[in-house]
Amino acid sequence: MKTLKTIESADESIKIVLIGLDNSGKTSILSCLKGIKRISAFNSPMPTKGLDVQQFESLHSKYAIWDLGGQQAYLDDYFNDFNKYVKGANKIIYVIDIQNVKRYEIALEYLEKVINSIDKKSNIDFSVFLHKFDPDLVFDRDLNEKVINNFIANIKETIPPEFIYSLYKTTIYAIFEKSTAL
Ligand SMILES: Nc1nc2c(ncn2[C@@H]2O[C@H](COP(=O)(O)OP(=O)(O)OP(=O)(O)O)[C@@H](O)[C@H]2O)c(=O)[nH]1
Ligand SMILES: [Mg+2]
Repeated sequence: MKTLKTIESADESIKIVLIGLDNSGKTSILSCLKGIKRISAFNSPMPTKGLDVQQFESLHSKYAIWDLGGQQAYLDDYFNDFNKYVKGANKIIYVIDIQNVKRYEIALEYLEKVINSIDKKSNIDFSVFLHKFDPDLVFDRDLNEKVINNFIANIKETIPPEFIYSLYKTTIYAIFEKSTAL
């Protein structure tokens, strides 16, 4: 159990990097992590312009969330000095909009670029969030279990076998829903 002393002496923030295509839900996830409950914060958040760092305290821990805007204009810039963004990070979360089947392919390509840019020796905690996995998700011809399972298989094929990661289904439409997809 952590004592107050250990919490106080641990003055370094927990750094989490959110990365992925535009509109995948990174800033919304950040708002959830911050405990924001105002529905207006989720209605139509503005696209994040490049890097946005948010610092806050929750459950006696300090957090620094690095939200990397996913609009096309910024996507490649991050790789000019990727280490600048991930240096000292405790966790990287790659966010994919599971509802946007048309962009699965490009989300996979960008995931591959991100993983290739990570220093494998750093053993960084890496998660892929299959986001917008809402409780009332309606399956149809384009989006169904088969399509999703096939996509998950493609993710597993894209990520080198020796690279350790976790894969989660996530949504902002639940107080705390995070179920493993592996
Ligand atoms: N259905 C559904 N919509 C979501 C969820 N999370 C976010 N959204 C919506 O997805 C849209 C984009 O969310 P953002 O959080 O702005 O996406 P982003 O990844 O930060 O986008 P960029 O800043 O452009 O990179 C918004 O309209 C959100 O309300 C979710 O879990 N389910
Ligand atoms: Mg954003």
